Amino acid sequence: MKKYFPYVGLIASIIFLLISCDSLIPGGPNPDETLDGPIDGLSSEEQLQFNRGDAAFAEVFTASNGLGPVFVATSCASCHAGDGKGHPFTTLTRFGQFDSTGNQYLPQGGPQLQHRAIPGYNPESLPAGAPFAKILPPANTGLGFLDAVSDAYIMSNADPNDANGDGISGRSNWVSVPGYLSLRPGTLIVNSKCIGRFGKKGAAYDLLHQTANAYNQDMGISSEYEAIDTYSHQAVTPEVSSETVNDVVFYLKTLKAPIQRNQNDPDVIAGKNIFSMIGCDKCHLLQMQTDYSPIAALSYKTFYPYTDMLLHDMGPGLDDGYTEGFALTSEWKTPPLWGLGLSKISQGGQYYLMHDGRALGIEAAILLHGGESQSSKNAYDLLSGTDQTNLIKFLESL
Ligand code: HEC
Ligand code: HEC
Ligand SMILES: [Ca+2]
Ligand SMILES: [Ca+2]
Ligand SMILES: [Ca+2]
Repeated sequence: MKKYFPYVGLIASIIFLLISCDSLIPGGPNPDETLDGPIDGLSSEEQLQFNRGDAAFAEVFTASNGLGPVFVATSCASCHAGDGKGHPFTTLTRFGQFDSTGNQYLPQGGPQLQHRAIPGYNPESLPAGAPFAKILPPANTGLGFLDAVSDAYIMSNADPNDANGDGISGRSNWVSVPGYLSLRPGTLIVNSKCIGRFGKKGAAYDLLHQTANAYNQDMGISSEYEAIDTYSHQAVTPEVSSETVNDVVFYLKTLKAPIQRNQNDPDVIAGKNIFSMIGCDKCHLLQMQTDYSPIAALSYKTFYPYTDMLLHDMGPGLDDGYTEGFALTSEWKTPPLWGLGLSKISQGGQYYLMHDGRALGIEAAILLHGGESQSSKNAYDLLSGTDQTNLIKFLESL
C-alpha cells in the first residue's frame, strides 16, 4: 500500500500543473490555431444561435432517438472533429456511377455506403465491381463566406472551354435543387439546374442542402427536409426538428475562416510569390468577395479561401471512377487551402490530404496534381530546393 503513495502524489502534482498551466493562458488556446470559433461581429442573438448549432453539431444519436437503421457515424462532430479535416477512419464511401448513363447501383443502395446498422438490421455492403471513392471529411471553417459569393462571381472565373488557352478549364457542377431550399438572389438556373458549391464534387447547392443530406445519409436521421429513410426507402416522421437543422446551418455559416499565421516571415512571403509564379493561384484563387448576406458579418467581404469553387480534371491518378451529377470521374472541386497548416490537429498529428487522404504531406499532395494542374506540378519539380521549402512554408502558414 505504502509503495503507491509517491505515485498518488506525482499524479496529483501533474493534475495541479495541468490546471495551473491552463489558467496561465488567458482565454484558452491561441485563436490563430483553433478552427471552432465564430466569426467576429455577430449580434448577441446570432451568438446564441451559433451556440445552439454548435451543441446540435455535437449531439450523439442512438437507436432511441432515430439513429439509422443504417448509418455511417453517430454525430456530425465525430467526422468533423474540432471542425477540422477528418481522418481515413472517418471517410465516407460513395459508389456507382452517376452521369449521362445514370447510377446503375441505385437499387443496391448507391451512391453512399452505410456500413453500420443498429441491432436487428443489416448494414449495406459494396456491390461487387462497383467503382467507389473514399471521401475524407473536409474542414467546416469559413463556409459562410463561400456560401455568400454570388453565382456570377463564381462563373466569372470559369473557363469551361479553356478560351484563354492556359490549359485550365474550371467549370461548375449543375445540380437539381430540392424544393425545400430557397434560392440565393441572383441564382443562375440552366436547364432547371443550379451551381453546386459544397462537397468535393460540388453536389450540394448550399449549406442546408448539405446538412439535411448529412443527417439523412450519414446518420439515418430524417427531417422535414429529407424524410426518405435510407433503409426502407419510405417517408418517415422527422427525427430532428427543422429548427435544429437551421441552427446547425447557421453555425456552419458563422464558423470563422482560419487565420493565417507567420504572414510576415520573409520565407512565407517568398513562398506566396512562388505559389502565383507557378500557377497554383489559377485554381486556388488568392481572394474572393462575398455578395450581400443577411448576416452583416458576411456581407460584402473580401476573404482568402484559396479556391475557385470549380471542378477541374485532375488526371487519371485521381480518377476513382465515381462521379456526381455532371462532374466527371476525374473531376474534383478545388479545395480551399485556408487552415491547411492546422489540419494535422484534427488528424492525429499527421497530414491526410486530397479527397481521400492519400497524401501524407503537403509535398505529396502537390506531386499528385495531374490533368489541368500538370504544368503547375511540373513547374514545382523544376524549382530549387529553397523555393520548394518556401512554398511549403507558405502553405503551412495558411
Ligand atoms: C461519416 C462522416 C460524416 C458525418 C457523420 C458528417 N459528415 Fe459532413 N462531410 C463528410 C464528408 C466525407 C464530406 C465530403 C462529402 C463530399 O465531398 O461530397 C462532408 C462534407 C460536409 C460539408 C461540406 C463542406 C465543404 O467544404 O464542401 C458540410 C457543410 C458538412 N459535411 C456538414 C456536416 C454536418 C452538419 C453533419 C451532421 C448533420 C455532418 N457533416 C456529418 C463526412 C461526414
Ligand atoms: C487545375 C487546378 C489546380 C491547380 C493549378 C493546382 N491545384 Fe491544388 N488542388 C486542386 C484540386 C482539384 C485539388 C483536390 C484534388 C483531390 O482532392 O483529389 C487540389 C488539392 C491541393 C492540395 C491538398 C488540399 C487538401 O486539403 O487536401 C494542396 C496542398 C494543393 N492542392 C496545393 C497546390 C499547389 C501548391 C499548387 C501549385 C503547384 C496547386 N495546388 C495547383 C486543383 C488545383
Ligand atoms: Ca432514423
Ligand atoms: Ca446507401
Ligand atoms: Ca483557361
